Amino acid sequence: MLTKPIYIISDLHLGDGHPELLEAFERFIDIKARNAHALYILGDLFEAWVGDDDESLTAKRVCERLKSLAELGVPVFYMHGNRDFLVGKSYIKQACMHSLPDPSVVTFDGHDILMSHGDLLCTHDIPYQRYRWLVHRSWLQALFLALPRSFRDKLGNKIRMKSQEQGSKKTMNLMDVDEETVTKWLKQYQVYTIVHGHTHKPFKHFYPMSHPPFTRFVLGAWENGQARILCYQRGELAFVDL
Ligand code: LP5
Ligand code: MN
Repeated sequence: MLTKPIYIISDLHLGDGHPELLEAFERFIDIKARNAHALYILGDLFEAWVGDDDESLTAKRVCERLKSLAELGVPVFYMHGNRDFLVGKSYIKQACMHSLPDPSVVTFDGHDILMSHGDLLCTHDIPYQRYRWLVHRSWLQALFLALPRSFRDKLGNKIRMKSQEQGSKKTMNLMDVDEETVTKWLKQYQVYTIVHGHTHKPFKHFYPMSHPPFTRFVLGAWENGQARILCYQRGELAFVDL
Protein backbone atom coordinates (compact mmCIF):
# COMPACT_ATOMS: atom_id res chain seq x y z
CA MET A 1 0.00 0.00 0.00
CA LEU A 2 1.19 3.52 -0.84
CA THR A 3 2.55 5.24 2.24
CA LYS A 4 2.75 8.84 1.05
CA PRO A 5 -0.40 10.89 0.29
CA ILE A 6 -1.67 11.65 -3.22
CA TYR A 7 -3.30 15.06 -3.63
CA ILE A 8 -6.02 15.87 -6.17
CA ILE A 9 -6.80 19.54 -6.80
CA SER A 10 -8.65 21.65 -9.39
CA ASP A 11 -10.17 25.07 -9.97
CA LEU A 12 -7.38 27.18 -8.54
CA HIS A 13 -8.07 29.92 -11.10
CA LEU A 14 -4.61 31.41 -10.64
CA GLY A 15 -3.87 34.76 -12.23
CA ASP A 16 -1.98 37.98 -11.51
CA GLY A 17 -5.24 39.55 -10.24
CA HIS A 18 -5.24 37.23 -7.19
CA PRO A 19 -1.79 37.13 -5.55
CA GLU A 20 -3.27 35.51 -2.41
CA LEU A 21 -4.22 32.41 -4.45
CA LEU A 22 -0.73 32.15 -5.89
CA GLU A 23 0.69 32.38 -2.35
CA ALA A 24 -1.71 29.66 -1.19
CA PHE A 25 -0.60 27.48 -4.12
CA GLU A 26 3.07 28.02 -3.28
CA ARG A 27 2.45 27.15 0.39
CA PHE A 28 0.55 24.03 -0.67
CA ILE A 29 3.46 22.92 -2.88
CA ASP A 30 6.13 23.72 -0.28
CA ILE A 31 4.35 22.18 2.71
CA LYS A 32 2.06 19.42 1.48
CA ALA A 33 2.80 18.43 -2.12
CA ARG A 34 6.57 18.15 -1.68
CA ASN A 35 5.99 15.16 0.64
CA ALA A 36 3.44 13.52 -1.64
CA HIS A 37 3.56 10.41 -3.77
CA ALA A 38 1.97 12.37 -6.65
CA LEU A 39 -0.12 15.44 -7.43
CA TYR A 40 -3.12 15.46 -9.78
CA ILE A 41 -4.36 18.80 -11.14
CA LEU A 42 -7.81 18.36 -12.71
CA GLY A 43 -8.07 21.59 -14.69
CA ASP A 44 -8.61 25.30 -14.27
CA LEU A 45 -5.18 25.75 -12.73
CA PHE A 46 -5.32 29.18 -14.37
CA GLU A 47 -8.11 31.75 -14.52
CA ALA A 48 -7.66 31.91 -18.29
CA TRP A 49 -4.99 30.78 -20.72
CA VAL A 50 -4.70 32.06 -24.28
CA GLY A 51 -1.30 30.64 -25.24
CA ASP A 52 2.04 29.47 -23.84
CA ASP A 53 3.63 32.86 -24.64
CA ASP A 54 2.28 33.97 -21.23
CA GLU A 55 4.71 36.33 -19.53
CA SER A 56 2.70 36.84 -16.36
CA LEU A 57 4.31 36.45 -12.96
CA THR A 58 1.75 33.75 -12.18
CA ALA A 59 2.68 31.60 -15.19
CA LYS A 60 6.36 31.92 -14.30
CA ARG A 61 6.02 31.17 -10.58
CA VAL A 62 3.62 28.25 -11.10
CA CYS A 63 6.04 26.75 -13.62
CA GLU A 64 8.97 27.09 -11.20
CA ARG A 65 7.03 25.51 -8.31
CA LEU A 66 5.80 22.57 -10.38
CA LYS A 67 9.29 22.00 -11.73
CA SER A 68 10.64 22.00 -8.18
CA LEU A 69 8.24 19.16 -7.35
CA ALA A 70 9.45 17.11 -10.30
CA GLU A 71 13.04 17.69 -9.10
CA LEU A 72 12.05 16.24 -5.72
CA GLY A 73 10.67 13.17 -7.51
CA VAL A 74 6.96 14.04 -7.09
CA PRO A 75 5.15 13.47 -10.42
CA VAL A 76 2.53 16.05 -11.38
CA PHE A 77 -0.35 15.01 -13.65
CA TYR A 78 -2.21 17.79 -15.39
CA MET A 79 -5.65 17.69 -17.03
CA HIS A 80 -7.04 20.67 -18.93
CA GLY A 81 -10.10 22.56 -17.67
CA ASN A 82 -12.49 24.83 -19.52
CA ARG A 83 -10.46 27.92 -18.57
CA ASP A 84 -7.02 26.58 -19.44
CA PHE A 85 -7.64 24.12 -22.27
CA LEU A 86 -5.06 26.01 -24.32
CA VAL A 87 -2.16 25.20 -21.99
CA GLY A 88 0.16 23.68 -24.54
CA LYS A 89 2.86 21.04 -24.79
CA SER A 90 5.55 23.68 -24.35
CA TYR A 91 4.32 24.91 -20.92
CA ILE A 92 3.55 21.36 -19.77
CA LYS A 93 7.09 20.31 -20.66
CA GLN A 94 8.66 23.40 -19.06
CA ALA A 95 6.76 22.71 -15.83
CA CYS A 96 7.78 19.02 -16.01
CA MET A 97 4.17 17.83 -15.85
CA HIS A 98 2.56 14.76 -17.39
CA SER A 99 -0.55 15.29 -19.50
CA LEU A 100 -3.70 13.50 -18.34
CA PRO A 101 -6.57 13.20 -20.86
CA ASP A 102 -10.12 14.02 -19.76
CA PRO A 103 -11.49 11.61 -18.56
CA SER A 104 -8.84 9.20 -17.25
CA VAL A 105 -8.97 6.15 -15.03
CA VAL A 106 -6.13 6.09 -12.51
CA THR A 107 -5.37 3.25 -10.13
CA PHE A 108 -4.22 3.75 -6.53
CA ASP A 109 -3.42 0.54 -4.64
CA GLY A 110 -5.66 -1.41 -7.02
CA HIS A 111 -8.62 1.04 -6.68
CA ASP A 112 -9.75 2.48 -10.01
CA ILE A 113 -10.79 6.13 -9.92
CA LEU A 114 -12.31 8.03 -12.82
CA MET A 115 -10.98 11.59 -13.00
CA SER A 116 -12.37 14.45 -15.04
CA HIS A 117 -12.44 18.22 -14.96
CA GLY A 118 -16.23 17.97 -14.88
CA ASP A 119 -17.46 20.24 -17.67
CA LEU A 120 -18.02 17.25 -19.98
CA LEU A 121 -20.53 15.97 -17.42
CA CYS A 122 -22.65 19.14 -17.68
CA THR A 123 -24.55 17.80 -20.68
CA HIS A 124 -27.73 19.80 -19.85
CA ASP A 125 -25.85 23.01 -20.66
CA ILE A 126 -26.28 22.81 -24.43
CA PRO A 127 -24.92 26.35 -25.25
CA TYR A 128 -21.77 25.51 -23.30
CA GLN A 129 -21.34 22.08 -24.93
CA ARG A 130 -21.71 23.68 -28.39
CA TYR A 131 -19.16 26.34 -27.48
CA ARG A 132 -16.85 23.66 -26.07
CA TRP A 133 -17.07 21.56 -29.22
CA LEU A 134 -16.16 24.61 -31.30
CA VAL A 135 -13.17 25.81 -29.28
CA HIS A 136 -11.74 22.28 -29.15
CA ARG A 137 -11.42 22.10 -32.95
CA SER A 138 -7.67 21.88 -33.59
CA TRP A 139 -7.86 24.09 -36.71
CA LEU A 140 -9.61 26.86 -34.75
CA GLN A 141 -7.08 26.61 -31.93
CA ALA A 142 -4.18 26.82 -34.42
CA LEU A 143 -5.78 29.86 -36.05
CA PHE A 144 -6.39 31.51 -32.66
CA LEU A 145 -2.85 30.81 -31.42
CA ALA A 146 -1.40 32.41 -34.55
CA LEU A 147 -3.05 35.74 -33.65
CA PRO A 148 -1.12 38.47 -31.79
CA ARG A 149 -1.09 38.06 -27.99
CA SER A 150 -2.97 41.32 -27.37
CA PHE A 151 -5.81 40.20 -29.64
CA ARG A 152 -6.01 36.78 -27.93
CA ASP A 153 -6.13 38.47 -24.50
CA LYS A 154 -9.00 40.69 -25.66
CA LEU A 155 -10.95 37.81 -27.20
CA GLY A 156 -10.40 35.68 -24.08
CA ASN A 157 -11.80 38.53 -21.92
CA LYS A 158 -14.78 38.92 -24.25
CA ILE A 159 -15.62 35.21 -24.00
CA ARG A 160 -15.33 35.36 -20.21
CA MET A 161 -17.69 38.35 -20.09
CA LYS A 162 -20.16 36.62 -22.40
CA SER A 163 -19.95 33.49 -20.24
CA GLN A 164 -20.62 35.51 -17.05
CA GLU A 165 -23.56 37.27 -18.69
CA GLN A 166 -25.06 33.96 -19.84
CA GLY A 167 -24.23 32.28 -16.51
CA SER A 168 -26.40 34.77 -14.64
CA LYS A 169 -29.36 33.58 -16.74
CA LYS A 170 -28.67 29.85 -16.36
CA THR A 171 -30.17 27.87 -13.47
CA MET A 172 -27.88 26.20 -10.91
CA ASN A 173 -29.25 22.85 -12.02
CA LEU A 174 -28.33 23.52 -15.64
CA MET A 175 -24.76 24.33 -14.67
CA ASP A 176 -24.39 21.21 -12.49
CA VAL A 177 -23.44 17.76 -13.72
CA ASP A 178 -26.10 15.60 -15.32
CA GLU A 179 -26.56 12.56 -13.05
CA GLU A 180 -27.49 10.35 -16.03
CA THR A 181 -24.20 11.20 -17.73
CA VAL A 182 -22.34 10.41 -14.49
CA THR A 183 -24.01 6.97 -14.30
CA LYS A 184 -23.29 6.34 -17.97
CA TRP A 185 -19.59 7.12 -17.49
CA LEU A 186 -19.32 4.90 -14.39
CA LYS A 187 -20.79 1.97 -16.35
CA GLN A 188 -18.67 2.70 -19.43
CA TYR A 189 -15.40 2.89 -17.44
CA GLN A 190 -16.44 0.19 -14.92
CA VAL A 191 -15.50 2.22 -11.85
CA TYR A 192 -17.23 2.96 -8.53
CA THR A 193 -15.48 6.23 -7.75
CA ILE A 194 -15.40 9.43 -9.74
CA VAL A 195 -13.58 12.67 -8.88
CA HIS A 196 -14.22 15.94 -10.67
CA GLY A 197 -14.18 19.69 -10.19
CA HIS A 198 -15.62 22.54 -12.25
CA THR A 199 -18.96 23.05 -10.47
CA HIS A 200 -17.33 24.58 -7.36
CA LYS A 201 -19.68 22.56 -5.13
CA PRO A 202 -17.33 20.47 -3.01
CA PHE A 203 -19.07 17.40 -1.65
CA LYS A 204 -18.88 13.64 -1.25
CA HIS A 205 -21.99 12.25 -2.96
CA PHE A 206 -22.76 8.64 -2.12
CA TYR A 207 -25.29 6.76 -4.24
CA PRO A 208 -26.29 3.72 -2.13
CA MET A 209 -29.31 2.83 -4.29
CA SER A 210 -27.30 2.57 -7.45
CA HIS A 211 -26.29 -0.88 -8.72
CA PRO A 212 -23.51 -1.11 -7.72
CA PRO A 213 -23.27 1.83 -5.25
CA PHE A 214 -20.77 4.53 -6.18
CA THR A 215 -19.20 7.68 -4.80
CA ARG A 216 -18.74 11.03 -6.54
CA PHE A 217 -16.24 13.46 -5.05
CA VAL A 218 -16.52 17.09 -6.16
CA LEU A 219 -13.43 19.21 -5.57
CA GLY A 220 -13.72 22.79 -4.36
CA ALA A 221 -12.51 25.98 -6.00
CA TRP A 222 -9.68 27.91 -4.37
CA GLU A 223 -11.17 31.05 -2.92
CA ASN A 224 -9.74 33.46 -0.34
CA GLY A 225 -6.81 31.13 0.17
CA GLN A 226 -9.17 28.26 1.08
CA ALA A 227 -10.03 25.06 -0.78
CA ARG A 228 -11.41 21.59 -0.32
CA ILE A 229 -8.91 19.25 -1.87
CA LEU A 230 -8.78 15.47 -1.97
CA CYS A 231 -6.16 13.34 -0.38
CA TYR A 232 -5.69 9.61 -0.95
CA GLN A 233 -3.95 7.92 1.94
CA ARG A 234 -4.02 4.44 3.49
CA GLY A 235 -6.66 3.22 1.03
CA GLU A 236 -9.08 6.15 1.58
CA LEU A 237 -10.02 9.30 -0.28
CA ALA A 238 -10.91 12.19 2.00
CA PHE A 239 -11.24 15.96 1.82
CA VAL A 240 -8.56 18.03 3.49
CA ASP A 241 -8.12 21.76 3.76
CA LEU A 242 -5.06 23.60 2.54
O1 LP5 B 1 -15.65 28.93 -16.23
P1 LP5 B 1 -16.98 29.28 -15.71
O2 LP5 B 1 -17.37 28.40 -14.57
O3 LP5 B 1 -17.12 30.72 -15.39
O4 LP5 B 1 -18.07 29.03 -16.87
C1 LP5 B 1 -18.07 27.81 -17.57
C2 LP5 B 1 -18.52 28.04 -19.00
N1 LP5 B 1 -17.77 29.14 -19.61
C3 LP5 B 1 -16.60 28.96 -20.22
C4 LP5 B 1 -15.90 30.18 -20.80
C5 LP5 B 1 -14.68 30.47 -19.92
O5 LP5 B 1 -15.11 30.94 -18.67
C6 LP5 B 1 -13.81 31.53 -20.59
C7 LP5 B 1 -12.48 30.98 -20.96
C8 LP5 B 1 -11.66 32.02 -21.66
C9 LP5 B 1 -10.22 31.61 -21.98
C10 LP5 B 1 -10.00 30.90 -23.25
C11 LP5 B 1 -10.43 31.58 -24.50
C12 LP5 B 1 -9.78 30.96 -25.68
C13 LP5 B 1 -10.60 30.97 -26.94
C14 LP5 B 1 -10.03 29.96 -27.88
C15 LP5 B 1 -10.67 29.80 -29.17
C16 LP5 B 1 -10.09 28.68 -29.97
O6 LP5 B 1 -16.04 27.88 -20.31
C17 LP5 B 1 -19.99 28.33 -19.06
C18 LP5 B 1 -20.76 27.22 -18.36
C19 LP5 B 1 -20.26 27.11 -16.91
O7 LP5 B 1 -18.86 26.84 -16.94
C20 LP5 B 1 -20.93 25.99 -16.12
O8 LP5 B 1 -20.63 24.73 -16.67
O9 LP5 B 1 -22.14 27.50 -18.37
O10 LP5 B 1 -20.35 28.30 -20.44
C21 LP5 B 1 -20.76 29.42 -21.06
O11 LP5 B 1 -21.20 30.35 -20.43
C22 LP5 B 1 -20.69 29.38 -22.56
C23 LP5 B 1 -21.85 30.08 -23.17
O12 LP5 B 1 -23.04 29.39 -22.88
C24 LP5 B 1 -21.58 30.28 -24.64
C25 LP5 B 1 -20.47 31.29 -24.84
C26 LP5 B 1 -20.51 31.84 -26.20
C27 LP5 B 1 -19.24 32.56 -26.56
C28 LP5 B 1 -19.11 32.66 -28.03
C29 LP5 B 1 -17.69 32.81 -28.43
C30 LP5 B 1 -17.35 32.09 -29.70
C31 LP5 B 1 -15.90 31.65 -29.71
C32 LP5 B 1 -15.23 31.83 -30.98
C33 LP5 B 1 -13.76 31.47 -30.86
C34 LP5 B 1 -12.88 32.16 -31.73
MN1 MN C 1 -14.07 24.73 -14.92
